[in-house]
Amino acid sequence: MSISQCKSLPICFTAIICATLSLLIGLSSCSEKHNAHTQLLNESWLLHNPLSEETIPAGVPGSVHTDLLAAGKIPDPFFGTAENDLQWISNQDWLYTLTFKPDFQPADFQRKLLVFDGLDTYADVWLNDSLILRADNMFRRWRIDISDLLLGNNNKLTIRFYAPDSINRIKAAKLPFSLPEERAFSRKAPYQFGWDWGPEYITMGIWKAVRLEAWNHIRLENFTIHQHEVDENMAELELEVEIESIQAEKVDVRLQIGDLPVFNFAVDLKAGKQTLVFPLRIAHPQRWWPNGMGGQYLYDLTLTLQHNNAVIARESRKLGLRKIELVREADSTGESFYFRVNGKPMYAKGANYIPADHFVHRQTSQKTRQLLVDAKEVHMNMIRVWGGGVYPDDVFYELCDSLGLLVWQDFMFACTMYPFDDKFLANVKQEAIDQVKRLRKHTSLALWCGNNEVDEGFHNWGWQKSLAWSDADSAAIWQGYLALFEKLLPEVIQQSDLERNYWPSSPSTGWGRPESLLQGDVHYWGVWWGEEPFEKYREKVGRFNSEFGFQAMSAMASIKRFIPTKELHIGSAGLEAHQKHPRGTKLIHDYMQRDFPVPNQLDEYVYMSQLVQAHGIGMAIEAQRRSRPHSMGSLYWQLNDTWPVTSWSSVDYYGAWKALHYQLKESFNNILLSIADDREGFRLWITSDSLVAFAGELQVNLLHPNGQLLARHTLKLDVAPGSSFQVMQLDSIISAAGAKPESCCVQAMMVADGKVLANRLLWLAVPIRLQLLPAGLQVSLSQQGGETWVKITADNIARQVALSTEVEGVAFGDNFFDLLPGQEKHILVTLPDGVKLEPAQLKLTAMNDFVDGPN
Ligand code: BMA
Repeated sequence: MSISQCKSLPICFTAIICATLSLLIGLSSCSEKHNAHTQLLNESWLLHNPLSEETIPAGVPGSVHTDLLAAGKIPDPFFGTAENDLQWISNQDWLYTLTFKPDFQPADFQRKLLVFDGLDTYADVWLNDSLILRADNMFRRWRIDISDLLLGNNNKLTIRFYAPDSINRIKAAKLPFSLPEERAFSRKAPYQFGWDWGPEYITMGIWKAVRLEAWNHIRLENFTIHQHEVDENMAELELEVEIESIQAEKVDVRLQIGDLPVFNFAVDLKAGKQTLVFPLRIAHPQRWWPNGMGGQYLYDLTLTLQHNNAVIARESRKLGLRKIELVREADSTGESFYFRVNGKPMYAKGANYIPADHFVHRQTSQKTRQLLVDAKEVHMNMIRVWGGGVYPDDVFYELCDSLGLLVWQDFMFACTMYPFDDKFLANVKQEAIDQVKRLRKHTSLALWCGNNEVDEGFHNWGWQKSLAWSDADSAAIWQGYLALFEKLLPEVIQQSDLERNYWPSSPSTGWGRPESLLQGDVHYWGVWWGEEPFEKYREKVGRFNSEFGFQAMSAMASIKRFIPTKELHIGSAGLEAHQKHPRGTKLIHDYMQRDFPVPNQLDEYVYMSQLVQAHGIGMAIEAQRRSRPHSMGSLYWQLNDTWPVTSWSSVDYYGAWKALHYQLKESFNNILLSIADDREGFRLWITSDSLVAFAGELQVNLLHPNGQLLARHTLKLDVAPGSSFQVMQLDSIISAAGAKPESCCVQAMMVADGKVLANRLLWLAVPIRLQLLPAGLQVSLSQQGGETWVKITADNIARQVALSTEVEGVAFGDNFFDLLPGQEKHILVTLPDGVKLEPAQLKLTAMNDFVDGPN
């Protein structure tokens, strides 16, 4: 059967015929013959410093910086002020060499390829003294046919890496105008050139695996399943397979999806590369849902190519069936911007993700897993992969698939204008094809976005003036923008990914413009960059809030790992070297001063800085969620760090949760109880992201700082799916009880069908104005069935209790919580192997320690 016949036949019929045929000829008993062979070439590399003539072992995947570190040639680039002294590394060229012997007979294979999954970035590659590659893009995979060059023994690979900055400078000098950043000339991770949360370490090296691939006859290049339509009755799919064949051949393509009958297609291949397409239908599919909306059912897929009854390629992976749409429709406040999954509107809750290690090859799967589990644990359902980093590895997306985290995927362009000559565009086009074909197979991938803040920068950051562009320069640069982000990238998506939407730039409009709150997505930076008070978050609610954020310091235990002991004080040189925003230290201080006590001990200052962040970002998220369906997304800036630093992250470089991350358990809870506080007074709201309606009882207790009940109100509520509404005005209740907003708190609890859906303490005054009594905290430790537990009790209401210890590697199951008198808080403690904890090694801090009690 030819491919075109296969396309035109009704698929059920095709599949049945083929499945029957396969049974008749007994394909399942085929012997598996190895037609292809792969040899990893990651070991035994050497790094030569051409200046010093020194040679050291080189890690692959790796980088020059980490090789020098491993060889003891440089101090830890993350410790103290080391960054200042290590800039020389990026300013010179470096040479990698490897001598290898293939573990097969070259003559046994018709084709031999050398594959680099990633070279960082400008690299000339020689095999046995022949120049075989001039690489110039960190994000591309390079496959070089070395069939005529490979020897049976003593092959010599040499790679010379060129200092990116000098190449950028040469390229920049050739343009008649300046671009905002010279890094724009390199297809290389933007953040490495220094960011407002990261150091400047411009890496070089072989940052991904190197392989020899040898094959005969036929090679499977890539396969994917496009999901055209998925509902509860039917999944209309399309299998796309890319195959390379040395000559015309007959091949069987078999696809096993879960325990469904095997789809089997007999195909006539022609010589060369070809793409085959087969429609598939699955009746009554079991569907995949984002976290919080349902389960993450993943089918096991296996694609097999058979030739002359022998298996020549087999690849397995997982696939979730779902429909994801980006809905942009005119409505009463402008134009909607939300994701609809399986027909249900989804309020996107999540964060922006950056590489989890500056030296990104060091990021382990374990670290990626932990971060994404941390995201799921606080009810996230979406992660935005920010365009100034790298395209993450497959493990990242596999985890998002299994955890139910949709991915908003930026292409790697950020915060500058880019060149637009033919060579640059052709390079980017190949990068985009490589990445789209690698990532499109993932269930969680929801959206492709062209860039981060390039459109916003061009229209709002004054480059025309600061870079003295003429009108003609400006027009040409904008045309270049359009060629790249409005033509080239969407065309690649259109050709290679038939199911995802493309969004040219995040945000679509700068935050200073009123339309940014009416349509598209917005990065609202009026708070922090604009120095506006946190309360502005309540007004400045966009349709989809894809960035907003506030910095906090890393956990004290983390700080001790990267700052020398003598510098453990506020404002030390070491600490300042780990604050990359030009106004960062001052902004944290200013915002703290507005609403919080300002301690002068470093550990207390760290505690307070984290509470400031949690307060502000909590306020933003809750206001955004209350406004649904106007707003349908809250992705705060930023989930994680590339190195130890004071930044907007909610989880620090070492994995410690800041106060914000704990608070997200409530702010992102599917059922949110929150307080709207403005000129109209204090109003209690309920917001539900639930897909089903429920009826329940809301209990509201007004409490004195000593825990005494001042007033109680209960209310029957019917809550519609995906709704948000005001349930009660609190001002009259407070005054009737003779209380004041600063000397009481509201305990709100929603119960339905005997289940507590939300239960939280809500506060009506900022911490500096709060009147709290001494917390009277008591702590004890116990062992239960091999586990260590901490029990904490309080004499009065304790606000924002933080548990900490000097003992390294200890993790607490909960932290930064409020506690009522009479309540027992039990916290699971995870200890490193062999470590024991004594009660005296535990420290408790609470806001009560910093504010006065009621008059
Ligand atoms: C956002 C990001 C980053 C930056 C952050 C904080 O806009 O896209 O460029 O780190 O702001 O300034």
